[in-house]
Amino acid sequence: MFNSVGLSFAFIALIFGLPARAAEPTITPRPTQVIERTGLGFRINDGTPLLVPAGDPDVGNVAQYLADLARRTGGPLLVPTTNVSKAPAINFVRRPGFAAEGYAIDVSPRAIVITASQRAGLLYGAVSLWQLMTVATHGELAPVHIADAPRFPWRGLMLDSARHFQSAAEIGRTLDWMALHKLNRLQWHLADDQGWRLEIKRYPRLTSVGAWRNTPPAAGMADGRYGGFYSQEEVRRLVARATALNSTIVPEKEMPGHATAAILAYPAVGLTTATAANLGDWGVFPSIYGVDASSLAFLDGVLDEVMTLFPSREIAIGGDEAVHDLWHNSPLIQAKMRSLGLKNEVALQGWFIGKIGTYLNTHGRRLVGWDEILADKALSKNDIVMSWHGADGAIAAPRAGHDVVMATAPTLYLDNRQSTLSGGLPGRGQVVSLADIYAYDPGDPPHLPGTGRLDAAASKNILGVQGALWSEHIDTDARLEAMALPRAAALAEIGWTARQRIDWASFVSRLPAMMARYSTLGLQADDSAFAVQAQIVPTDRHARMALTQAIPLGNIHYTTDGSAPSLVSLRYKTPLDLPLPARLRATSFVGSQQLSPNLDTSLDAVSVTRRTSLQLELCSNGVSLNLMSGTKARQTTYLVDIKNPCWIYRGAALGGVRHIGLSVAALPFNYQFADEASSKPLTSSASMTGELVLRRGCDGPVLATVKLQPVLEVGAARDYTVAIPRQTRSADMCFSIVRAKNDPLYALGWVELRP
Ligand code: TNX
Repeated sequence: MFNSVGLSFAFIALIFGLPARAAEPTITPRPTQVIERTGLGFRINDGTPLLVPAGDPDVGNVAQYLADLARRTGGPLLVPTTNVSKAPAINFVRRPGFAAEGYAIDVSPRAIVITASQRAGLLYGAVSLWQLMTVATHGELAPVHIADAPRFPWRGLMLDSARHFQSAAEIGRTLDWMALHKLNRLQWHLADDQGWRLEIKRYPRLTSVGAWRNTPPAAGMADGRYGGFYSQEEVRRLVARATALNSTIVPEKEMPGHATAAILAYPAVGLTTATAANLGDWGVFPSIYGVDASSLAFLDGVLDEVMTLFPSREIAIGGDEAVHDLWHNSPLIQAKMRSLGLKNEVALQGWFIGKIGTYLNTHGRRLVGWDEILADKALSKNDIVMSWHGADGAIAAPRAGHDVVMATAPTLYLDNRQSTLSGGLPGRGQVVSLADIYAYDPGDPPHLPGTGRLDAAASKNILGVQGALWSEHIDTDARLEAMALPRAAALAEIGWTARQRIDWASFVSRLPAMMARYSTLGLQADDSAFAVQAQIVPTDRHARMALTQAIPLGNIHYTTDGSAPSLVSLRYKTPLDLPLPARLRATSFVGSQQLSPNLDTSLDAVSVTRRTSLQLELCSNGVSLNLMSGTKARQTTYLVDIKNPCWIYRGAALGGVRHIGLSVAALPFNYQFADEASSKPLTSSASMTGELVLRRGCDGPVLATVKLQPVLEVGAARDYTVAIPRQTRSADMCFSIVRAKNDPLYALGWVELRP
């Protein structure tokens, strides 16, 4: 799954230097303008001076940043200095006239000159130069003029530290790699139902109580207390680090909904029917802040400390998925609503958001809220809308005249899985690939038929784009990096690069260098886009195998004798026809560098018919998740629509098949569905453990019914073999699970066709 090899700087140069440079400067996001020059380039050596103007400490610390970055990644030793000498040098020059965050780089035999008006531009010039250095052979940079500036001012990432807690060190690393992608906003989701993560001195129970949950095993984590929070001291250090990296941390506190942890810590400030035992659940909780003076004073008190800690002009307050039932059923709140002359709870939420917005405005800040805040027509024009509701939201918000950041779900939701590969990371079930993100245009977002495109006036309201890393399924720092990278590279490019320079083939050609940089930086990027996959069609005692990659890059080499594939192994060109049993091992190489993990598959007449849940089709897309479960040693992912556990095996070769082998796992069912009672069974059957019903076609005849057996522990799987009547033709097979209760959730692991 992960790249484990730490490539040295020189190693990268060896692998990627020549081909990359021949094509275009290997800088991601792609610069706005590149003019390649002829003749000699510049050679960067140990000791090459970084010449900075005297008396400009801002430029001095950018030069120091470049020197540190180069040293940390195995590059040359660069020395910041203010002393002009005859030696060829890298010059940092400030000059008026550049766009915000824009810069130029000029490489010629005697000098490299980075020019910008602002510190931000010089910093991004340094980042681009560092990227060029990582692909340079022997430190040689080709002569070139690069002029670059961002398309959008807001190039963001939202990180959810509430559902799972990341170490402060990981937040720092995230800021670091964001800067290397020229991403400049970290919307830091610091509170949600499942946890409160920011120390607030005035309300200590927010963290002493609200930062912890006694995770039931049902939450898919180890037993015992789970949680953590960021101290104000840690936050100050992270804010300073962000500022140095031209990034703004936009803190986010959810209100009025998604507030269970805070309400359990201070019950007087809100309403909830959830208990501490629910804090390991995912989904939408029945919890909401109150609207009385003391609840609002509490929130103002929280915001006071938030504003002291975070200099960000924008402060995010959530506003999404608030469940209004508890407001509706509270006589006190209804009385308040009437006294305010408001006709319903949506209007009351508008009033509530308005109060919070005004409080922020009087302190010189701007409110950022998810696009539900649009429902209130009185929303202040000063507020920024974070648009997540797909094609609807993307069009509605800018048309309503608000400044908008595009965070469209599912395309920009990096908690979605990135490929169909088994063994991948858990997450939401939709595939959001690099190509999907790259195809998204934040300035002209996809729209529903009949809605029409945005006109120029509405497009002007688009501040930029943001990826969302919701962390229900991202429970470790390594998984966080793998969900973010390399997709953040595509996000960065659609946010930074002028539309006419957006070019998928060019982006792909620059990806190997990006992957090598991640590796050098010790970041655990996901390599599934390059992994070799086998599409297997069984024929008589043979298997026909087509080898593919999501992104065809480099060459695939394979063996069938069990040995490890290398550059001298056979090169894959056309589908293979292998007699069974067979073992196939395959890998892709770019130049001499192995870019993907080994595919190693052993096949016989039965195993060629095996399909894991990820290779089956879901019957529906209610809430489809890719859930990980199993023992510590062996984790398996299960693709399942938790609202309708049902899978389709398309075109199953049923001729001669008399039995179906299958595996069913019991997974924790830990979901809240807002106003629906979560305990209500989603499917119905006579038995508590339930049955798996196997049909030919989802509406066709029942071929078999498997009575499911209880498992000894949640997470475990049980295998079954079931007889089916003789079939003559291939057909779609449909597997659906019906139960009388939801917990645990039974999910199909794999199916196999047997004689
Ligand atoms: C919806 S997107 C949410 C989050 C979840 C996310 C993914 C949004 C504004 N709200 O609370 O984490 O779906 O499951």
